[in-house]
Formats: sequence, C-alpha cells, structure tokens
Amino acid sequence: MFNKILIANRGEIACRVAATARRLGVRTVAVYSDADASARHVARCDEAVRLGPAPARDSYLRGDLILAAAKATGAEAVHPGYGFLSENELFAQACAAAGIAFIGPPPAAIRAMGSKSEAKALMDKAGVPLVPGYHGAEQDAAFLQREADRIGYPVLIKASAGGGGKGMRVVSASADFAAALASCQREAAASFGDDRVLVEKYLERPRHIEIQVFADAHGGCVYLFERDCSVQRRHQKVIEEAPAPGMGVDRRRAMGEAAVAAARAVHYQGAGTVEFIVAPDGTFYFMEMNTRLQVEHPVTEMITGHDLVEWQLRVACGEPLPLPASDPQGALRIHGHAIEARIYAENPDKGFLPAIGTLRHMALPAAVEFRRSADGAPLPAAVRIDAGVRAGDTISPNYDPMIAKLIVWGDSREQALARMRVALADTHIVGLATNVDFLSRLLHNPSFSRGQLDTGLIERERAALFPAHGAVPHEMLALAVARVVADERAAGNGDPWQSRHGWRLNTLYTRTLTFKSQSGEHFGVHDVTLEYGRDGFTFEHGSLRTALAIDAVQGSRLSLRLGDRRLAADVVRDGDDLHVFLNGRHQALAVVDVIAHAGEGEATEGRMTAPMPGKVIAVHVAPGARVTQGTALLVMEAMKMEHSIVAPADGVVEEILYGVGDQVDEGAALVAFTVAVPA
Ligand code: MV4
Repeated sequence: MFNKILIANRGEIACRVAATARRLGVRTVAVYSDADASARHVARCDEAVRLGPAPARDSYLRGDLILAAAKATGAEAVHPGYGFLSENELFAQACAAAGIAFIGPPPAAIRAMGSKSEAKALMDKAGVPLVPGYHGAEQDAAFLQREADRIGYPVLIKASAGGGGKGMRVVSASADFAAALASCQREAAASFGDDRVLVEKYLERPRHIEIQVFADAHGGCVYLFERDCSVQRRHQKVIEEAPAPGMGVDRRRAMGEAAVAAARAVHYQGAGTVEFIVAPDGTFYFMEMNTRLQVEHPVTEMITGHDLVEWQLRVACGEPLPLPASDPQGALRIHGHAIEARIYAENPDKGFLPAIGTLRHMALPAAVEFRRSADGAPLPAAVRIDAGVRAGDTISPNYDPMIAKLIVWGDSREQALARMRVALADTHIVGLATNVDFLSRLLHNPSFSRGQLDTGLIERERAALFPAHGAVPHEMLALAVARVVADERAAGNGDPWQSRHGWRLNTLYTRTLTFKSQSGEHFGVHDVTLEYGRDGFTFEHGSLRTALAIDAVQGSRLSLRLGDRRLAADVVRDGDDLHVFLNGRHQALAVVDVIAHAGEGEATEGRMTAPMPGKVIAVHVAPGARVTQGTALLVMEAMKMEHSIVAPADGVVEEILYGVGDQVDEGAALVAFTVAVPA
C-alpha cells in the first residue's frame, strides 16, 4: 500500500478520498488554490501545497504544478477524483513518466473512451449492444439521409465530439433530415471544431442506468451492479439510486456482463462506469464509459458495503481485487437500497443559476449509526454526508457549486425514501440559495416515489416541482414572529416598561410586524398583528386569528403552539432575514419593522417625530432626563395599536412637545432630544 498520496482535487471528493486514505494509514497531500487556502479538504490532509490563483486553469488543471507538488512531497501516487484532470490522458501519461502512480485507468483506456465513435466501434466489436444507427466515417449528406430512412423515424443526430446533450437533434420525418443534419454539423463545427455526426434511432422517455465496474491489473474484473441516474436536469444528475427500481435479476446480469465486456475491450483497470440508455421496455444500449470514480459512487458503496476508494488505492499499487479469487463476482451482493441527493448552491427560482455567497448557517443531518443486514454483512451508516464545505465557508464561482451529497440507505426503497425526506428536512442552509427545497419536492413527487423514472421526469412534473410562489403559510409567519419576540426578550427587553414596544400592564398592547418574502422576481408583503396578552399572544394574519404561545427556545430551535397546533422548527436569523425551516420546507422572510427604524434618520438632529398619525397615551420621561439608546420616551396609539417612541441614541430629553391625550399627525415632532456626544 502507498505511504503517501497526493489528492489532485478539492471539495467533497477530496475530503472523501482523504477519509479512506487516513483509515488505511496512508498519508495525504492536499493541493489548493488561493480560493481554497482554508478549505475543508486542506484541513483533512496531512500536508498541503499551494498551486496558484483561484481559476481552475491556474490551479487544479495545472498538471505540471500537481506533479511538482507530488515530487516535492514524496507522494507515490496521485488521486485525480472526478472532473479536472481525472479523464485527461496526457496527465495520466505524465504521471507514469514521472514514476508516480495515477490512481485510475491506463492512458490508452482514457483515450479509447474519450471519442464517442471510437468507443462505439470498440463496443460493437465486443458485442455490447448499441442503439441501432450509423456511427461510421461516411459523412456524405445523401448517404446519412439513406441511413436515417433505413433506421426509421424519429432519429437522433449527434455530434461525435459532443457530450452532455450538446449537439443533438431529434428528426421526426425524412423531409426534415437534410436541414437538421446541416444545422447539427454547423453547430458541431462551431462548438467542438469537429463536424462529424452519428445517426441513431431516437429512444423516447429513456432511462439512464449505469453499471459500476472495477478491474485490477491481473485480469480481475467485476460489476458492482447498477445505479439509476435518470433524474437529471439539463444533463446534470440530481438524484441517483441503487439498485435501479424495477430492475430484474436477468437484466441486471446481462447489463453487468455487457459492462465487464466493455471494460475488458479496453484493458481497463480501476473504477469505471459504463452508462446505458434504457428504453421503456428495458432494452439497453451502450451510451458511454466514464473512466473515473463518479460523484454518485456512494450509493454503490452503501448497497454493497465496499469502499471503492480503498479498492482504487489497492488496485493502483498492484493488489488484486479484494474479493475471493475463485468467484469474485459471486462474492458481491446487493443489500437494501440507497439514494443520493446532490445539494447545490443554485437557485431553482432563477433557472438554477449557481448561487455564490457565504454559508452563514449550515445544519446537516447527523450521520446515523451502522446497521447490519439480514445476512450479517456490515453495512454503512443509514445516513451519510459527503460535504466539501462547512459553515462559514464561501462558495466560489470558480468551481462546481456543490455543497454536499446526502446519501441514505434503507432496507427497501420506501425506507430509503423516508430517510431522505427526513434528511432533507434536517438540511438547513442559510447565506445563499440552494436546491434543497426542490429536492424535497422531488422526493415527495408521486411519480418519483413510485419509481416511475425516466430522463424527462423533472420536465414532465414541472408544475409540481416549481410551484408558483403564493402566500406564505400562517405557521411560517408565526414562527418568524416568535423568533423576533424571542430575540427581543433575549436582548434584555424583558422589562415591559423598557420594551421598545411599550408593554402596558393595564391595557392590551398590539403591534404589527411586517415581513417581506421574495422568490425569484416575486415579492410578498405580509402583515402580522400580535396582541400581547397576560399568558401569551394572539396572532392575527389574514383570516387567521388564534392564540400563539412560545413553549421553548433553544438556539435556532423554536417550539410554539398556534391555536391547537404544535410547531417546532429551526428559525435562523441572518441580519434582517429570517429563515424558517419547517417540515422540509424553507421560507425566507425579511423583517420590515417600521417602528424599529423610527427616528433612525433623526438621531443626529435629536428630533423625534411620529411615524404615523395617532394619540399620545403615555409619557415616560420628564424634560432634562438623561437616557440611554432604546429607552421608551412616550407611547402613542395608532391604527388600534400602541407604539413606543424610543431614544434613538444616548442623550438628554430637552422637551416633550405633547402631553397624554394629544392627537399628533404623521411626522409631528414629539420630543426635542440632544444626542450625547461620545466622550
Ligand atoms: C439519446 C437519447 C435518446 N435516444 N440517444 C443525452 C446526452 C448523452 N448522455 C446521451 N443522451 C441521450 N441520448 C438516443 N438514441 C436521449 C438522451 C438524453 C439523456 C440520456 C441520458 C440521461 C439524460 C438524458 C437527457 C436528455 C436526453
């Protein structure tokens, strides 16, 4: 086993590789850019080497600097993670040339799988099923037209150099083919510098099912079953799970054996994923092979109980697969069901634009202890969090905006679904937009819950997954009000006479709190009335008027009773913003409290004016009194509510311009006040 490896990546995958290396007693070297100097992955490694400025091209893509760091620290191997240089054949070659092990496949395998058409030709030869179509070198338009007519419509034209859905055209009728071909060739030339295309039978509502394969340097090669990654949005995976819902034993074996055949066809070594596109009737076709460990590898680890990074390290230093040589495949079993949700800093209300900002608050579900399956095999925790950042970190625009992966395991898909719903409900992130609410809605979506998955699910369920933002539910506002009141109490405003809102022992005191909600371009303003009663409050919002009592406040956790309902939620304050996390839903509310800002702009002049028309009902201080900021000076009644006028700063009350019972107009000067000049 290696003594020391360099992890040429960042974020959650770097932390994850470091965790396994540490467990195996392998020392780790982190590399980092200036944006990551205090990042979690640096803290998780034994040593760290600065690469350069934040942009990936100046840091994590600089293979020369990474190799120099490996040599300088004596690392015997480099783990590339995924993305960055993980499928860069030249970097893999440079590692070998430098005598440093590249923890991944041979460069030739990377090359072979890097070209769509070369990969398909290899698969065809290996007997791996391909979508009916033409993948050859002939690009004459008339020839391709005849091929399309032979295949039968609808057909799909794909740029050979394309990927991730770019440069694809669906053609439904022969008459449309020529124009679509020309357009696809033009786009391919412009986007990839290569106008070659292939033509395939178009599969309607396909699923994306991929097989994890693992090969060692001694001819051993196994499949670790499948992952269903059909739930995607613009070719970005959102939810992945293993095993695939509805997968039969025979089809699993057929796909697994086809994937092993694909790996053997390119003399594969290490962790690889063979992606298949699957028609609704279950027929599967090779799509592409990824020559790296994938983001979603944890769901495979959860159902098999194996650590794929440990296998990568062992295979890279020449060990055989850690399985019985007599029947390695037979030693692998599926236990239960695992689901992964990718938590991204992105804003679903704004087309999933990446969100940047600082994680002011990040509460993630606790990992749940180990389980043992029916046959006693050790299984991973039922809830696993792979996070690359922690509270206080800033999500940089330079890299993929992933915050963490939530991975859950259950005895069944239903149990895994239930655990993921709870895990998402316990994921509270404040400071930037995330996709957590969207993921929660997805996990509750009936089609998804029934396992009716295909690559068009999100688009088809759009109305349910992206609800128009309507009113803010009463309970969200009640929790927001409770947070405001709890914070005021905590700030020492317990004394009713000193309360900024003029508590009156002998009369009912009511106040208005105004909140603003924003979602995308939509704004909402929500007025809540709170009556202070002897043993609690009366809460009024819209048509609801009911008792509200705060039962407990522990940090961000609030529990209260609203009418006959009991509510418990995290309500996190971020400046003037309140973030309510209740039962898997997150509501952001900005506190707009008129009185709190009354007189703010007048502190320097020392004049205090009425924020609205009303009547003076109490005067607390006499002229000449020396007061501190926030002291209640007088109380006026307006709009059936009482409002305290408080000292805007430390100072002296020169004159009270009105007496009890006087009517005052909005803006009327009430108090002549001299701000104390700091000593
Ligand atoms: C297809 C297809 C339907 N028919 N090929 C999208 C990008 C690349 N992974 C291949 N893709 C597709 N190829 C045929 N003949 C539909 C897709 C496709 C898709 C495939 C897998 C996962 C998500 C997808 C989303 C849109 C389209």
